Amino acid sequence: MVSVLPVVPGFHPDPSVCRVNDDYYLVCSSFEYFPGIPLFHSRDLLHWTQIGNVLDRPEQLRLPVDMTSSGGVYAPTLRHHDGRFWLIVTNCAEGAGNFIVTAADPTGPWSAPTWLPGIPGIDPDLAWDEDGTCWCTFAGVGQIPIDPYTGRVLGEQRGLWSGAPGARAPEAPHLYHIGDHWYLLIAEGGTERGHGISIARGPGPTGPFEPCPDNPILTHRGTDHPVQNTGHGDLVQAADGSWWLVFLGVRPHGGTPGWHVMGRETFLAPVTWTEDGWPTVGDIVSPADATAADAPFRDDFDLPELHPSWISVRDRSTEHCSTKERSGSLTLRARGSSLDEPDAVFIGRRQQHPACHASALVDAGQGVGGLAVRLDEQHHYGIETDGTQARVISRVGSVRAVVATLPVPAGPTVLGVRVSGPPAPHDPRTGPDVVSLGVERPDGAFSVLATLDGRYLSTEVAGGFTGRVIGPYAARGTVHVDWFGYEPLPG
Ligand code: 6LW
Repeated sequence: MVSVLPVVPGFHPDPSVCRVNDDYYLVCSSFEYFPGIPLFHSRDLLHWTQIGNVLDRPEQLRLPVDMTSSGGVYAPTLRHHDGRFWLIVTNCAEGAGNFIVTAADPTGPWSAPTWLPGIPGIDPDLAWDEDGTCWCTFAGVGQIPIDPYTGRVLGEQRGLWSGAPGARAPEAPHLYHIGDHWYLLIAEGGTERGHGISIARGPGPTGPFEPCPDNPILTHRGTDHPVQNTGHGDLVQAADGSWWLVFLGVRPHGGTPGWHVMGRETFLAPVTWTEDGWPTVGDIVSPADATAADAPFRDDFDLPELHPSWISVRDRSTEHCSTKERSGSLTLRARGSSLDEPDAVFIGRRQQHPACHASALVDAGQGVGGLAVRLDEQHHYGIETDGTQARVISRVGSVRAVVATLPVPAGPTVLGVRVSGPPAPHDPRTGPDVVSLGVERPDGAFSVLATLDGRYLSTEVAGGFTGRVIGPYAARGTVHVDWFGYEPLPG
């Protein structure tokens, strides 16, 4: 069977997309990670390259240390209007809320936030009508006209439409003026196996909205499709007039009930219109050839700025994470706490393939540090070294254990993490994958210290909205990482 693949693999949920001439831009949620909101560019909707992060300065994004994992930055909407890029989003952290940032050029700089204290809840959308009124629509589904330059609300809040009667979590609204109608696209059913997308339309941006007779227009609930939880999407029209939907989905593996480990990923499907003017969503289309995400990634940390795909937990200060301290190395300085703590000094990249190998050359002569697969503070596996001994640490829920140790020669050590398919795929209790942690010997062989069940680093076990992130960390003192590599493996 041909694989059904995401267009943006790894934890990249809640996609929002816009087109400017022949260029498409796409953004996703980023939760507790900094910088926030990865930004991608494409010419064909199938092949995306990350060109930056929208929220890359502390004045735009503060994620306090007491903020929970899977809090933070939820569900942006990206639009191009009046010669500018507009992005509206929620920072769910205490004391934050909804805000808008804008940019003339998508590669930035993006402005400081314009806060929207009058807009409640999550999943804000922006749409402008012909009179220039800007309508902010949000989960629930409600709507308020706003001045997007000042953040002032310009009218009363009104309820628009809540999707199917009794369906939970009507959210992720996007409003579009297409032909003679205003269409209101929403997600409903919750972001788990019941997820779906429905649509309604009305004569104007405020409705009244009449539901599509074929709702939900997208759902994989109750099917054996390899991509599940499909929902939360955004429509875009290509330059050739064709229509497309980007949306989130997950790839569960293993026995029952199935576990997904890479979070919610971004998929693409074509959209056609019925004679009555309702959209029909076609089958998922996958890139037929390798995409930028499939190329092996290697960072020698030779550049002063880090590649935009690197993300840190809650903040990134040069005091704790820098490529300028030792030339050609990433220097990580612990804050006196481990990966279990919310202020962990960890920097990683999303796991983007069901099977992969990551490694890093770690010099722990002045501290303790390693390489981890992180789901959140309570769910991660790591291999670390203090310069004399390598050890594998497993943290699952409230249980933390050193599961294996190995003496290592003095000096830098290559630490490795390999994710591969489950050992007994026919047992209904089989997990989604296994994670092997070890050290690379001087002859290049990977010497495994422990192989652990991958289900404990899945969303079905850990909860929340994110997926696995793999990268180096400092547990004590200062560690230098000479290089980091990640490559997809077959299978
Ligand atoms: C997001 C909501 C959702 O705000 O999950 O799948 C929430 N949809 O729309 C977090 O990503």
